Amino acid sequence: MSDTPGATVCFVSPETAQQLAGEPDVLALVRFGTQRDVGGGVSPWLDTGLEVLGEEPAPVQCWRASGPVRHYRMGRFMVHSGHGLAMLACEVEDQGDPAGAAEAVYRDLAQAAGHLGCPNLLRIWQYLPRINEPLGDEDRYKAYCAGRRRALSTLERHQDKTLPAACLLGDYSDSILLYALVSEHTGNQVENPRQVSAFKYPPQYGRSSPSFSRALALRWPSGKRQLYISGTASVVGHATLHDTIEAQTRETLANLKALLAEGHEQGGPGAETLAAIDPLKVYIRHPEDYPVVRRILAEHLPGGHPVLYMKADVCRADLLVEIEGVASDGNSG
Ligand code: 3EB
Repeated sequence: MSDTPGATVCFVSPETAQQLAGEPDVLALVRFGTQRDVGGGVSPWLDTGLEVLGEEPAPVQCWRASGPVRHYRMGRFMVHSGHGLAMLACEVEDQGDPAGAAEAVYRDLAQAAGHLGCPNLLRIWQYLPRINEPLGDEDRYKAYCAGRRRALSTLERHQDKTLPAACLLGDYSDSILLYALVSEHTGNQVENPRQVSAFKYPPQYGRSSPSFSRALALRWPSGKRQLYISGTASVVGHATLHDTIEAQTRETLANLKALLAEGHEQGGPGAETLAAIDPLKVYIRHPEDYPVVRRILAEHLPGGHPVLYMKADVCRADLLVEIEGVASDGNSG
């Protein structure tokens, strides 16, 4: 694994993660179900603070580079840097308007990534407390979108044809968490033929449309292909579809399948079944919906396929579930 240039990612048990923490090529160990903590820039640990649903202990998401990784602090970011790629993590105090916070953190992120020689934003994970809470005549999510757009609109490298894949969910922590995979390599933006591109959403979803791509297809120098899949929900066209968790989950899976097929067209991995997405992360608004979502996913995945279920609020109040993950060549799909 360690001689494959590019990033690799998988779920491991907490015990295995403890052992991996000392390995030189481990970029990040992303943990769920513990208190939010991006660490001090001295180790690969990154605690998201997200609440886990289902069996504990939750798996740890292990990201590896293809060579030795350095962990250090640079300005507001904890940097995990190795061989043409880096993971940057930052906890932002959640005070006042999320628009200002988003604008500043995106500006700083683009600058830090450029400084590292990894100017391409591949994938961004974001967790915003009280995401659906009203703010002015909009809500906190829409404010965050406005700040993000303000920052990216001034950066030539990050216009609407070169947006990172992303997810943005809500929880009840005291801070905003953002972490990002950046690289010297660039990918191809992938849009979902079943959906209006988020960056072209009409103004009813916010005065500034959300700046993310549906997925990013990447071919590393080794030839290994990956598809970084953004948070995907029951959105068709630009509308939320269905009231029930069952129907929303099935629609979300249809969106994921369409994205895998489109991703393949754009240079992503060959596999087009859901089993190609490994690891798979599922965010559920109402914990009581967990058994239903789990049952539906089990119909579509081989037994034992790694899936992590978490409790989180989706950015639109009518969305009940969101799914994200990474598809790679060589996965069972
Ligand atoms: C959607 O399709 C669902 O604003 O960064 C998914 C992934 C969603 C990322 C974001 C929002 C974002 O519009 C919501």
